[in-house]
Amino acid sequence: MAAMTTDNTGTARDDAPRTGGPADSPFVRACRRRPVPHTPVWFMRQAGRSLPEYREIRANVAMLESCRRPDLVTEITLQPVRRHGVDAAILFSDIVVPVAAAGVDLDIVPGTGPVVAEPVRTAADVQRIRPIDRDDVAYVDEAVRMLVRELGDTPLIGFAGAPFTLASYLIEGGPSRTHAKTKALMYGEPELWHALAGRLAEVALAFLRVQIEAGVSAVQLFDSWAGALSEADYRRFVLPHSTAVLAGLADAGVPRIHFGVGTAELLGAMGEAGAEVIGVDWRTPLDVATRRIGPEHAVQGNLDPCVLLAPWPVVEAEVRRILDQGRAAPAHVFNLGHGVLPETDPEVLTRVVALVHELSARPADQD
Ligand code: 1CP
Repeated sequence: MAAMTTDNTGTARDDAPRTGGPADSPFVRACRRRPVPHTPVWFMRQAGRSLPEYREIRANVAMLESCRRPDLVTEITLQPVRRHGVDAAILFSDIVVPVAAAGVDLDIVPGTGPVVAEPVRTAADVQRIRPIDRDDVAYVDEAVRMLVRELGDTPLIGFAGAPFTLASYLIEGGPSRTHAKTKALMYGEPELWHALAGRLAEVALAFLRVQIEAGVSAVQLFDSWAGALSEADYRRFVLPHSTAVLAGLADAGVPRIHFGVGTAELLGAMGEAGAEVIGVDWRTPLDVATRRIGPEHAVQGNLDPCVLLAPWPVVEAEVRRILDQGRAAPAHVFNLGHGVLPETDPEVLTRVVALVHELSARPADQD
């Protein structure tokens, strides 16, 4: 007989038989708006950043090189799972890894981020960004396969950078506060913009397909800097390209998460791009976000990463508030509103995982 359980709104309903494995994990079930035994939790940028064991392993290895070594990728991806007991692992890589594989000369500079040797400015520059396939990122395929074996029932999240965020690094040549050159190209040479964003959508889609074929249980499309745009410009210049990536995975059988920072005005539009789950930053309470996104989507978020630097009672109060507001959504994956800050005490992350699990546990007789 099918089990009875409660969904995130507290409504009892029939549940499909539990099949086990990562596809039946609380994280994947929440992404699919299915009943869960507790609210799942993971942290963006949990791999690396604040962990001493990460700093040790990376001591003499450059960032891009570490992304190309399946043994290191596997170890770094597993570190936060072992330490914090999070409900999902995220592949250790970077959004520029597939762009480098597509032939763009770039490096990830410590303390700065991605730096592109010859920023993209012309149609010829766009042409030089080659389509990629599995062989161009064989190290990612290999790392995912190793990780899926090691992780057992814990799901692995694959990811890619969305066209706007990737284009910003390529056009600016590195991190930017205003994205001024990116916007100048977008407004001044819309055809060139669409050619570049279209090419980057193909690269992102191919990169995600490699990860899905190798066994990831979900994917996240990071459009970290999309919040720099008005809704009208987002719809005109970005949404078609992000939709191409997400729609290209409609038949892939894994949930898709779509995330950006400062996207309060874009949440409705982002929800139209095709993902099951919308990531929300700390600026928009989850109940408000849910009204903007609609009932067809789970939400992910949205603790301000800076709160983790405050005394524990403050952290606890914020976790409680976010869980309460998340109950307005059809399903909630607990996360930060953006990535873990390097100065975060890892012990606090571990305590947050335990607290989320404890506060959200559904009574066992209903599971
Ligand atoms: O989440 C994880 O733990 C997996 C590892 C991961 C992910 C998901 C890394 C490792 N990078 C990313 C994605 C990524 N990279 C994003 C989207 C997520 C986000 O918004 O945080 C972005 C915008 C980047 C670009 C990037 N790479 C930056 C930001 C620069 C800027 O514009 O402010 C930086 C600093 C990097 C380098 C990087 N990527 C990852 C690590 C551990 C590092 C630091 C490496 C080093 O300095 O040696």
